[in-house]
Amino acid sequence: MIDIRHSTEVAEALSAGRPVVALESTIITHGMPYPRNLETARMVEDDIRAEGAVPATIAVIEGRLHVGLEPAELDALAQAKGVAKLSRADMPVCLASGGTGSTTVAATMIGAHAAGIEVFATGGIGGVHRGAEDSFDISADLQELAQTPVTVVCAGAKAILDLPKTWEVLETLGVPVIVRGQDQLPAFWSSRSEYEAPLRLDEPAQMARSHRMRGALGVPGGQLIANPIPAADEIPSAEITPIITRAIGDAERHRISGKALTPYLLQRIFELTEGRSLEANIALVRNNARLAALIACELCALPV
Ligand code: PSU
Ligand code: MN
Repeated sequence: MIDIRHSTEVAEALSAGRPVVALESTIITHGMPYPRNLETARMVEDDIRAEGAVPATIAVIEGRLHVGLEPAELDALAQAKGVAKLSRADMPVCLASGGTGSTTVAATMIGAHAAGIEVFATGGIGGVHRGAEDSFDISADLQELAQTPVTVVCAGAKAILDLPKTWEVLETLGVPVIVRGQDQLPAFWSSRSEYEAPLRLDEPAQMARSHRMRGALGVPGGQLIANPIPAADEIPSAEITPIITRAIGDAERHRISGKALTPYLLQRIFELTEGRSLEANIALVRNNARLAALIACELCALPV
């Protein structure tokens, strides 16, 4: 059995059967600059508590799987340099070798499931990168959704990706993509896109029930909830699209690829929007955390 280090509040909540929401840590170490990353991580945790659930930020620290970080641990991770970005392939190696790493969507799902947590909030999942027909760069997040029974609340796939190919792969993998409250898929910084919602639910209780139904039917894998960024916080796609195109051109010129690509693009778009993309990113993560907490509370009210 894996030796999980729980934070005090997560240990108490899990043993009492109270609602817990997992949070990833790559967004802290590779997705946002210090100190906004730390401020955001703390706000997101408080948003979850305000809805009556307990936040469990997941990371690997010195070879141990942490489920819930104490304030000092969160503080240290937010400022640490050279932290590994862990996905399904590298997380067990990091644990075995005593390393420290932050968890992507895929690795956070694995950690959450190992700890018995069924709901997880993030910003945007990874997916099929533009130009994947040449690079074959498709995030392991998609495969993980097909295998691990965790409901992941996001604001869509990150708009730096090839969105239609990302939705097609999820369809092929049998991952339900459930949009909350509208008929179009959201596109991370933008609340709407031109793509039709594959599925739609409006109520957290329905999302909790469909999570349970998968388990009852023995269907493996999780579900993806696409929760649109609030309209007041969005960057309309007409504004963000040319900036994304420019950032991708810059990445090609500098030959950025693999694990470094997503962090590079997020940082470059932050510069090109003079910080606006970060404000939108923070707003959407908080919005997702609140919805995830509501789903977790509903799940606790359902029979297992
Ligand atoms: N959501 C955000 N910012 C991020 C990420 C998600 O708002 O930085 C991270 C997640 O950890 C996701 C990862 O799993 O980006 C995708 O990386 P890649 O494209 O290399 O698989
Ligand atoms: Mn990749």
